[in-house]
Amino acid sequence: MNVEFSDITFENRRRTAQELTEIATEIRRDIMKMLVLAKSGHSGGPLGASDIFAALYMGGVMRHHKDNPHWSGRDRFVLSAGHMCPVQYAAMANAGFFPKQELSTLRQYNTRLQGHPGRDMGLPGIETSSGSLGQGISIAVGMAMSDKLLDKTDHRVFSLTGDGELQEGSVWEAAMSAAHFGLDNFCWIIDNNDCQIDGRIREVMNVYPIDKKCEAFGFETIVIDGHNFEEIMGAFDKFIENNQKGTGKPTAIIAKTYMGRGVSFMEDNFKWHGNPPNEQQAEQALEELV
Ligand SMILES: Cc1ncc(C[n+]2csc(CCOP(=O)(O)OP(=O)(O)O)c2C)c(N)n1
Repeated sequence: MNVEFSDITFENRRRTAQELTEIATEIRRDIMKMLVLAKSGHSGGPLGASDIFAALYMGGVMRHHKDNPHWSGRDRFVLSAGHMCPVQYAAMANAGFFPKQELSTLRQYNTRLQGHPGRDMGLPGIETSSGSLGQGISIAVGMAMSDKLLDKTDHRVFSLTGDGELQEGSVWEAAMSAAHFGLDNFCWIIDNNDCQIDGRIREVMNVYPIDKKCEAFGFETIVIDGHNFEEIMGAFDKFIENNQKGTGKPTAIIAKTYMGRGVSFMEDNFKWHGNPPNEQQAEQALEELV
């Protein structure tokens, strides 16, 4: 199969829902191309979170400079659900952090695009290594603590966990700390696709009600349709407003998504948690993602 990556990139600014929809489709196409080339990796979670990543990186939500990714004033993003990194790589490439052609190196030996984010590989925008579920959010809360309490900067820290990841006890220690230390600069995004590696969340280990738990842990809690850009942008706006007002409360955005969103035979099917498409499946996916 002949796979080509376009070299179009998108600046980071406030955008219409239509523009974000088009960017998210490009991210989804890139995910399918990366995975068919790599012949391994996670399809379902990345496709489901593509709308959130389009908003974060190219909708003007996170402050970053693609030409100076180490700019000290940048907002930080930590992908706690490290296995979902194809969506972060695709979003960063579309935002101009590195050449899109490099997406073809996913999971190759010594690549900067490891199968789980590896900070030591030197890819700009990867703030920490992650993939051991439950640890990324703890690191992110630590970053938010040092930004707010020690360095007294105005950085915001965003971290995305899966919903299966909520079964890790350390997630809740991190949440407790974020509220205790009044981290209104911390935004926790929960990708609530109701699927995990081996089944439905409620059947494997029930973590519901997630909203009540987040509220009880002291978060400003916002439940959204994670494929609706008005709701996605509204939730991020609320987080930023709370941070600017200094409410002393962290924000949790529970984004209801569908695993495999955009590819009919993958949608809402946990069997696509950790598999790549084969060539024929990738061709069909790319036909659907237009
Ligand atoms: C500590 C730890 N235990 C187990 C795994 C293996 N693992 C990777 S992803 C995953 C399921 C996570 O489910 P969820 O967070 O809902 O992600 P999704 O299936 O939606 O991509 C598991 C068990 C891991 N990466 N880290």
